[in-house]
Amino acid sequence: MKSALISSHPFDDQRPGTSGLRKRVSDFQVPHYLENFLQAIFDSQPDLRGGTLVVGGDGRYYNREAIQIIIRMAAANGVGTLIIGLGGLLSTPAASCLIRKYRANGGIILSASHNPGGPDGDFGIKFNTANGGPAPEAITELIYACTRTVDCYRSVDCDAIDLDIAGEQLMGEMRITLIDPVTDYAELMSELFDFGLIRKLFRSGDFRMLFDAMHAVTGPYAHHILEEQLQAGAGTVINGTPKEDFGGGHPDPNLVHAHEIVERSAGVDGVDFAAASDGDGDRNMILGRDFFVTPSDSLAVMAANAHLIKGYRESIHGVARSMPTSQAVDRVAEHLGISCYETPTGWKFFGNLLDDSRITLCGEESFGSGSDHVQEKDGLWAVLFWLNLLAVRRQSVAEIVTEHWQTFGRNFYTRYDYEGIESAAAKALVEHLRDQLPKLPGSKLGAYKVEYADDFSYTDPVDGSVSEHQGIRIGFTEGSRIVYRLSGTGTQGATLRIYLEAYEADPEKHRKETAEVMRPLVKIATKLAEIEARTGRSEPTVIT
Ligand code: G16
Repeated sequence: MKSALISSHPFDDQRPGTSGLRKRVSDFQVPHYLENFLQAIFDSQPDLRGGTLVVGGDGRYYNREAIQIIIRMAAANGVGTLIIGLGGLLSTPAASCLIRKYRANGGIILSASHNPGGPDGDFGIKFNTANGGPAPEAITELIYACTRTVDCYRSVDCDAIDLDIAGEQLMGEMRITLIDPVTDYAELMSELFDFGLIRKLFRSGDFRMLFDAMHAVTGPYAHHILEEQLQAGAGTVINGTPKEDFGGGHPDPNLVHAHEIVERSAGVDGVDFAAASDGDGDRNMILGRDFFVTPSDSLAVMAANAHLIKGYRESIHGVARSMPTSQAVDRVAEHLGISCYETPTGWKFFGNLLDDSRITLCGEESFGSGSDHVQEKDGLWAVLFWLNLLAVRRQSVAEIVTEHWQTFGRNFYTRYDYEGIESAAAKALVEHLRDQLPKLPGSKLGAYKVEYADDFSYTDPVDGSVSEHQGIRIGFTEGSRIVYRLSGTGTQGATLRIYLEAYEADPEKHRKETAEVMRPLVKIATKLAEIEARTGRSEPTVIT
């Protein structure tokens, strides 16, 4: 089979963001755009020549076309074996599982995560390294550097591969294996969690759950694991068929977009437990009856209860959270006498800590949690962790979380997002905040006294790499915090995020409304950043 060299020209907007290269579908459809980025991956990763590459995506619009392009370019670039999820599907955590299990040299995951899909929606591409995790900054920067000079790419001319037939075939010298996307992942889950005990919980007849797959990639995984293996009952999984446009929905597991399970877990007839995951299956939302578990609390509860779960019974080495995630897990770590790391936003920053066995569990406020079982955050894993916990403790979600607060105190938490603001205005706003940092420590903002104010910089304790400008932190003496940063996953203009956290030790005050507790901090945060004057917005687009 002959490989051809096709002329193109470098694109200057291919620097990967928080999680790979994420753009509008129409951007990826520009001739040579995807091909150039792929060539940059092949050029920067010589191990792929003769090596094994895992490929799959969340099934969104353009997934199948992109996989055919990857197949042709992989063959032309000398890849030895391609492992592809049947139908072109692989959830992000399942891709990580396969890379590790089959000792692949890397993986390409096609997803724009929770962003909407369809011809007018978003698309994305992520490269994961041999440890199964997202490429660290050093590698994404290398790929970016290659994109600046790529002016041709290699491809072979051949018929499209049928992505819906399992088995092996050859394309020239490259072996292509199409495998069931669920089997290996489901096997790993059964090793970590007590499936027998969870089955008993479902059989008891007094426990009902719902899982919203949001017409995204976890549908087949959830049908198999929850309904078939755990016998949760037909109908437990809703919106379980992956669709190219996610059924017109927004596959973001939060209280707004996963509203169906919010409604069906409310009131006396509500289910006991409900959960959802996102486009590529790495995010999760956890609900009890009339009860929302914030992602930050979820991580803290998991850490505090890990000893009750089969796969984590022995011990957990340490925990980590992204900087804007609430400090709830820090309190658990202190109580357990284990290390707690604070990393920049982006799962890739957990990679070295996991590889070096410094941490077992980690999570983020952005609805992500995971462990050392794979090198990605994992939506269904989090759901199974909670199910296992509910099966052991036989208490409601609300009881488990409220008891947790009684022991550790409650970190009230909220996030304000201002989406699609003008990029220059967003940058100027951050500069304005930076300028104020030196004079803030020791000063008073409202009733709060500033303890520290900085632009977060992270030094990786394993390889010493330094990542600067990771968000503005303002910490107050009584434990509250305001954090500002610009999102690295949006595709239009800039998204400013403000993260607010207030600590309350007194159990009498734990049932207060979050909005009420946060009001004074919101006022301080919006004033300090001159939000309205600088962005023209009097209200955020989304409050989580
Ligand atoms: C990605 C990253 C996460 C990050 C999230 C939000 O998640 O993997 O680590 O927390 O984006 O990032 P940002 O605040 O920069 O928009 P996902 O699920 O979108 O791939």
